[in-house]
Amino acid sequence: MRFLHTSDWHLGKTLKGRSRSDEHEAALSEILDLVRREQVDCVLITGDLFDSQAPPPESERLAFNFFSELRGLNVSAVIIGGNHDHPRRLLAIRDVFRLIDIHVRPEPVRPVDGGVIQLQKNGERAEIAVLPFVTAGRIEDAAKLMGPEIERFQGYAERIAAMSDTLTKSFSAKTINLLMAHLYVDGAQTSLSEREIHVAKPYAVSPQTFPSTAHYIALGHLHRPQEVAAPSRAMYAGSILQLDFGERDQQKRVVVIDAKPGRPAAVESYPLASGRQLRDVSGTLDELKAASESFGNDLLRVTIKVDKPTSGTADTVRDILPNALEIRLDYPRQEAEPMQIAGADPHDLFTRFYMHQRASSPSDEMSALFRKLYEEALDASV
Ligand SMILES: [Mn+2]
Repeated sequence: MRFLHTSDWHLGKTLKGRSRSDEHEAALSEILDLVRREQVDCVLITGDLFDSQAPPPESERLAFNFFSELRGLNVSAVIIGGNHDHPRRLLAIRDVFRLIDIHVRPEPVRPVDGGVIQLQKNGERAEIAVLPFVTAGRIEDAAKLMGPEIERFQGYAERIAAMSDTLTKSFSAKTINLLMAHLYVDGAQTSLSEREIHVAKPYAVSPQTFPSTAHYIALGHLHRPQEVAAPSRAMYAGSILQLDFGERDQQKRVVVIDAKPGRPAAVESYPLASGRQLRDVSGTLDELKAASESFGNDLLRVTIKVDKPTSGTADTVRDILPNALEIRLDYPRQEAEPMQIAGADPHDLFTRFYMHQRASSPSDEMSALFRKLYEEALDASV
């Protein structure tokens, strides 16, 4: 059987207010092309389908169109919930999706309740164990629900490990064995674009948590595509677009897995070309103007070198570089001498602070305003 693993779509995510919808649509259609070309039997989506708990209708349209296209190709899919997905929103579509052979699992459940999905194709059987994201606040309940024997385990990582054991018990030499999980594996590389609180303790799970009996472990949550050293082959497919500047330079991809019972799977990455590149550029206004052609379609974070900040610089940059999403000014700031605050004249302190920030002295008007405010504050404090 052949599987395509993709993850962390984050449909609906904007970057500095810029919609990524066109890029998402292109990337999903690129994935559909791969599904056709590589004769994939089942698509594995390891969470964070949507960026927000209440995704815009446009994002839902992209997702639903993708799945109806899959149906047209007679390809099944398994979707697990990520930390960005709303479990009950996924639950709402679960039964309808079931009718088109798309299996949605918003939260961890016992093997008999759908925690292991059995897929039959061409005389082969796959056991797909699923471990959707669960918060630290809900892990105890989730573990209890999974099996009373798990109750003795303490802590997030230990409970996840016990749940993984329970879910993968049916893996055998006669079946194709897959585990899907949305979680943070200790030691894996983050991109600063994941939700920070969910890629730190207590969420770090040891790679030794995973079984040695899997053909492939499909991981979601981290946006950087990477393989994880674990007892079975384990990969973060990564996001399908560079979602934030922390992901610039990352080649996005999907993974195709060819698996047969009783032997190791063939695992191959396919780069995705649809998303626009995110890029850091810096220089003077003239330098950037001269180089603007070479930036192509890239979305830019611009550092502009100026002598001193003047209003309107950002607008000028946007005129030259319409793809500039973030603009920072870089100018020589006066070296801050250690400030002796005690006993110093407040107006003098203000002047030095202003010069440090703006590289010019405050105007007479500004100085007068400071004095006035300072006196008012003194009056108010007596
Ligand atoms: Mn996530």
